[in-house]
Parts: sequence; C-alpha cells; structure tokens
Amino acid sequence: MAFLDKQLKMYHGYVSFNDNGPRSLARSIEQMDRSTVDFQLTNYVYLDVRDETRNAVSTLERNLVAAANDLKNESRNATRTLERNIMTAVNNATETLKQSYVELKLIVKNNERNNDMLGKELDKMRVDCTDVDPRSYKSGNQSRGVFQIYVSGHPIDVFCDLSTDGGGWTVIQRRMDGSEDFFRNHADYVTGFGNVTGEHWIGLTTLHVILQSSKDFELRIDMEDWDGVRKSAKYSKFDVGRAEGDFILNVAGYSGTATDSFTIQNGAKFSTKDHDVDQHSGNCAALTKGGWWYTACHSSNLNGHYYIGGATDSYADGINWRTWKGYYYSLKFVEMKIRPTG
Ligand SMILES: [Ca+2]
Repeated sequence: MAFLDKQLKMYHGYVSFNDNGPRSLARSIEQMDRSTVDFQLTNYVYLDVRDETRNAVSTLERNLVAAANDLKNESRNATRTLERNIMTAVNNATETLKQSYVELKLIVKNNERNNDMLGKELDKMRVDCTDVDPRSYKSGNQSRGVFQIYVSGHPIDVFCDLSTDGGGWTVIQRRMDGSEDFFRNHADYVTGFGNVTGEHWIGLTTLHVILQSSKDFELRIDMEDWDGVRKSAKYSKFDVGRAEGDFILNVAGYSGTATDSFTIQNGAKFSTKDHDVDQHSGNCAALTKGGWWYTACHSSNLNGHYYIGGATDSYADGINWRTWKGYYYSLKFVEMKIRPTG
C-alpha cells in the first residue's frame, strides 16, 4: 500500500507542476509509467479477489453453520426415532416374554396336575404292602409300620411287615397283650376291629378284596410262646371266598417251624358266636371264645381268648396252635400276614 501511495503522490505531482490545462494533464498521464498502471490494475484485481474471497468465505461459513444445524437437527430426529424404535422393540419383547411366562406357568401347572393325578392313580395301585414306598410309613418305621393302601379304590391304613422273610407282608391279624376283645359277633369280624398298631382283625370283606387283587397269596403266621420261643407257619396258598359263601377258607402248602395246625381247617366257613356255620352240632365260636374257620371245631384258634401266662385250665378256648402247644396253652404273640405270590 505504501508503494501505491507513492505512485499516487507522483501522479499528483505531475498534476500540480503542469497546471497549464487538460492537455498537459493528458500528456502527463501518457507519460506515466506503464508499469504503474499495470500495477494499479493488478491492485484492483487483488481487491476484487479479496472481496470475492471474503464473500465466498462468509458464504461458506454460513453454509457450514446451516449444514451443521441441519446435521444437528437430523441427528436429533434420528436419535428420537431410534429411541422410539428401541422402546417399541423392548415393549414388544416384554409382551412376548410375559405371554411366554404365562404359557410356561400354565404348562408347569398342567404338569403338576398330571403328576398329581399320576401319583393318585399310582396310590390306588397300592393294594397291599408289596406296593408301598417304605418311606411313606405313617407310624412305626420303614421296615414295620402303618401304611396306606387302597381297597376297592378307598384308602385304608394297614400294618406292613417289610422286613420278615423278604418283606411285603400285609398284616391281617395280631394278638399281643389281650387289650382287644376278640369274642365278637359276625358283623365285627366282617368289618374288622382293633388298632392296626396293636391288636386287630383286618375284617373279612377287606381280606377278601385284597386276596382278589392278585392270582395267588401266601400266608405267614408268626407266633411266640411265653418263654420267648418264636415259631412260624407259612402256607403257599391262602384264599378266602365271597361273603355269600361265608368266607370259605382255602389254605394249603405248609412250611415252617411251628408244624401245621391250619390246613385241617381248609374248606371251613367263618363262624362267630352269633353266626354258626361250623360242622359241629354245637356252636364252636361260642364254645372256644373266638371267630374262626371252625370245622368241628379246630386245631388252631388264633382269635381265641387271650390268657396271660400260657397254660390254661380251660380246654381249647385260648389262642391255640394244637400241634405245637396243644389245647391247654394260649400263645403270647400271634401275627397273621399275607403276600401275593404271582
Ligand atoms: Ca354248629
């Protein structure tokens, strides 16, 4: 710029020294250095370029700011759209999960109900002590105790001996302390009486139903005298007929240590003091104080009177097992139990 000022001063100098009119001015201009004019032109171009550049830069700035704002807005909108989409996806997924959970719960519930039903059906298949789960005892213990079985679809408590001679025995009668009266009428012997953990008779109806549940049953009789001697009698075949036939005894196949005092009663009907269907002219049940498969009358009387001490003065009315202890000895302990064989 300082150079330009110097040129302009030179130009003014020409004008001031040659003040004799426009002609001299024109001449002065003609005499001006050609390069000075070129320079001035160059300077004007420079100014134009500078201004244009300034304008272009400021336009660019404006455009950039506008573009940045556009980008910011678009970015904001895109973020909002993304947020909305994510929320929708999350909500949909949550809804699907909820439905799956509800369905799963339903499946679990149905499964539980099916298991429950299956369990109940399995329970009903427990028709004697061979089917019971040893852990399911109600009292006693896993080897000897009270368990639930089903007789004609109805649950009843029975005493199971799950240890003696391979286990699986359903106890049908027990004498142990004389606490229960066994000199009873027919109705009681049909329905059963006593406490399964103590002295009891399972009942002829129940006995018949259990015996019907399998093709063949065996019978085991465990006995003990007053000196603590234990003996047993086992019968490979044991059955009791229908009520209409007075529960006819079918017994055979003795083995054991007590000798056989029961096979001789085979074919007998079940008599009580009020229901005499024995083969004797008198009333065996009344005479020998029990309820039993009397013929005329018996070699065994396991439901007879409970005498303390063993030996008796009275004839054949105690808990007799003739071939071991005779008719004047009443046993201390008896347990009759059955088990399916086939
Ligand atoms: Ca008679």
